[in-house]
Amino acid sequence: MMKQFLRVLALIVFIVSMASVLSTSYAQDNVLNVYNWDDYIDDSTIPEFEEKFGVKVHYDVYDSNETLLAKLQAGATGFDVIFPSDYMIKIMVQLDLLEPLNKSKIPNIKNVDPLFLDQPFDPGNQYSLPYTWGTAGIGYLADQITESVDSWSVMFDPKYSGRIVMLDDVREALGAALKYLGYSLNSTNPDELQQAKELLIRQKPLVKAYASAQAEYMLLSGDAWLIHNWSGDVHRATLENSNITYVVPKEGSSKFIDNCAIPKTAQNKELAHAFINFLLEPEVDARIHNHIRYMSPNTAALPYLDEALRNTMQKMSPEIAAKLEYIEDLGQATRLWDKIWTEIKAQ
Ligand code: SPD
Repeated sequence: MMKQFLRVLALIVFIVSMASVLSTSYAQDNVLNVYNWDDYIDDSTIPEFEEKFGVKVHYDVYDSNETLLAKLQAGATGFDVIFPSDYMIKIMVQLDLLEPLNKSKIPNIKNVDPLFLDQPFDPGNQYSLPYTWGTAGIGYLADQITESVDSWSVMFDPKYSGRIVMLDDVREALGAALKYLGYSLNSTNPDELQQAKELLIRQKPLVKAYASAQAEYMLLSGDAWLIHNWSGDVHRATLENSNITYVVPKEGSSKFIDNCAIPKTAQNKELAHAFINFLLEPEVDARIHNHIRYMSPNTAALPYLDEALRNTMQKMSPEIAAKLEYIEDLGQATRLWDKIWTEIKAQ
C-alpha cells in the first residue's frame, strides 16, 4: 500500500516538474527582453509586436551608454535587444559583448538609408543597424531667456544660476565643455581636458542638476530654463510648450547614431532578429519617430513622417553641421575622462 502510494507520488512529482520545465522553455521562446533608452518608443509598437508574434515583451530603460555597458559587463544576461550609440557599439564589439546579426532574418534592412550603413564604428553592419540619429544641444525657455541663444556660453552664465541642467553623461558634459573651449569632444590631450574640467567645476554652483532622462520634464515644469540635452527629447517637449526652443551651439556639439543590437548573452536571438526587423517596417519606424521626435535613418519611412519632423531634419546650417562630431571610443584615455568626471561630480 505504502509502496503504491510512493509510486503515485513520484509520478505526480515527475509530471509536475516536466510541466514546469516545458512551460519554462515555452515561456522563454515567447518572451523578449528589450532594454532601450528612456522615451525612445511610442505606446503602440510593443503591444502590436506582442500581438503579431504571440509573445510577451519585457521592456526596461536606461539613460546612458555607460549604464548599459556596466549592466552587460556585470554579467546581465536578461537582454535580447539593446540600443547602444555608435562609439559604444565599437567598445562592445571589442569586448565581445555583441552577437553578429543574421541579416537574412532582417530583410527590412533594405529600408535603411545607405548613408547610415557601414559606419566606421561597425563596418559592414555586422553587429548593429541604425535606429535613430540626432544631436546634443541646448533646450531653453524662450520666454525666460530673452537674449539670443547660439553659444554654449549661456550654460556658463551666472545670470542663470540654479536654472541650468547638464546631461548626466561623461562623454556629453565634458564633450560640451571641450567644444565651448574650441577643442574636439574626443580630445585625449591632458591640458585640454584639464581646462574642460576647470570650466565644469566653475559651472557647478550654477547647475541645478545633472540629469538626462528628467531634463526635458524639468524644462516643461519651468524648474529649469536651460537644458543640455538631445535633440528629440527637446523637440518632443516643444509640442507641449511652444516657448521651448532647441539650438545646436555655434561652437559645435555631438551627433550620434543609436543602433539596435543583440547581446551575445541574449536568450531569444530568433525573436530579437524578428523585433529588429519589425522596428524597420516603414510604418512602424515612422510612428516611433513621429512620437520620439528623433530623426529616422529609414528611407522607406520618410513618406509617413509628419511634415514638421521632416523639416527639422533639413533645418541645420552647413556651418554648424560641419562642427558636429561623433563621439568616439577613447581607448586608454577613458580612464582619465572617468577620473575627471568623478572629480567634477564630487565637488
Ligand atoms: N531619450 C532618449 C535619448 C537617447 C539619446 N541617445 C543619445 C546618445 C548620445 N551619445
